[in-house]
Amino acid sequence: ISSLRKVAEDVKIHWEGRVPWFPKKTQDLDKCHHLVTRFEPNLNHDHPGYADLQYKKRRAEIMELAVNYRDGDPLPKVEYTPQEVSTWKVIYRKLRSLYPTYACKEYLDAFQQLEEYCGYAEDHIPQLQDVSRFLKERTGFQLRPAAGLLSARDFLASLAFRVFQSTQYIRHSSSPTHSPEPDCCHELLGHIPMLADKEFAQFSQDIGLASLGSCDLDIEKLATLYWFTVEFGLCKQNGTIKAYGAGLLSSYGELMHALSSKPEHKPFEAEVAAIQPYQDQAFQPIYFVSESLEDAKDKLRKYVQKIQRPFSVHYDPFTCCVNILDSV
Ligand code: TIH
Ligand code: FE2
Repeated sequence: ISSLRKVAEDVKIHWEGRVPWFPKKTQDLDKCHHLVTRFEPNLNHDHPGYADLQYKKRRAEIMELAVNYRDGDPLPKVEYTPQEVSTWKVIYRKLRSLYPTYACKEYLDAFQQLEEYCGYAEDHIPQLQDVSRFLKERTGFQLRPAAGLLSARDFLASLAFRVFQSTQYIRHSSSPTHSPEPDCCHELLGHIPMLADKEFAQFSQDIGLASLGSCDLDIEKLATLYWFTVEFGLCKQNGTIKAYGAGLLSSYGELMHALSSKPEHKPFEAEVAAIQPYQDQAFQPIYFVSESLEDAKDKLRKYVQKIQRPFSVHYDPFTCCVNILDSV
């Protein structure tokens, strides 16, 4: 037995040094906060808020809340200004009128509940605190504030724990129809309703678990798969094509573009979507359509099972930790 244990230890030492660090419990997510800054208003000349000092000051203020946040803290509350609420209102009104025609059934069910129980309304920007409580009851997902666009590795890792890292600032009032970076409209109107669906929550956690300790190339493929499903996915329902991707459901410009005859629609295959180059500045030229949400989930499962790692991970919902098993 002791020599067997020795072998097991050797194997572990063998891979631990070579595998990128990854979180094992929700507290470890305090270290998963690396930002991608290419869309930020301070650094990007094309950002609609680039010349708006007041906007940039406000962004820094809200960003600070996320930077100071630690696991277990209450989610920070933001008092949105009348101008911010009016940006939200423009977006909310327009999108709400499009959802019955363009959004998938799961989205519509959750959206209705959010309006009924969670303060979703055109003149109120919901607080992360309230939304997190709602999600926790439905699917066990919870929110954590994010300062901006996160690295794919950090963002995907949090999904393994059913934690969704969410921005809290709002896009600039001059471009409500589309934003190349996430903002609270994107999180609240795009992601949250889908995360309230059990199957979709499992789909999201599956991508997250597959990402833990994966090599950079596999992270890139998983992030691309995430992009073409969770962000920009389309699916068939009762013979018509509907949107389930958050990037579509939060942008009325892109929602109508995606379901018009302009872009290319390809049948969803995980191996193909994982390596399809994508556009992150403007509307997508290509979308993947799955036969159903369940079909997307099954295909993703099969895909992630093939990713090679020297260990396997198992999520324990009682402790909210991942257990690591050596695959020898
Ligand atoms: N383009 C989306 C919107 O306008 O709401 C936001 C994002 C989707 C994907 C990344 S950022
Ligand atoms: Fe997103």
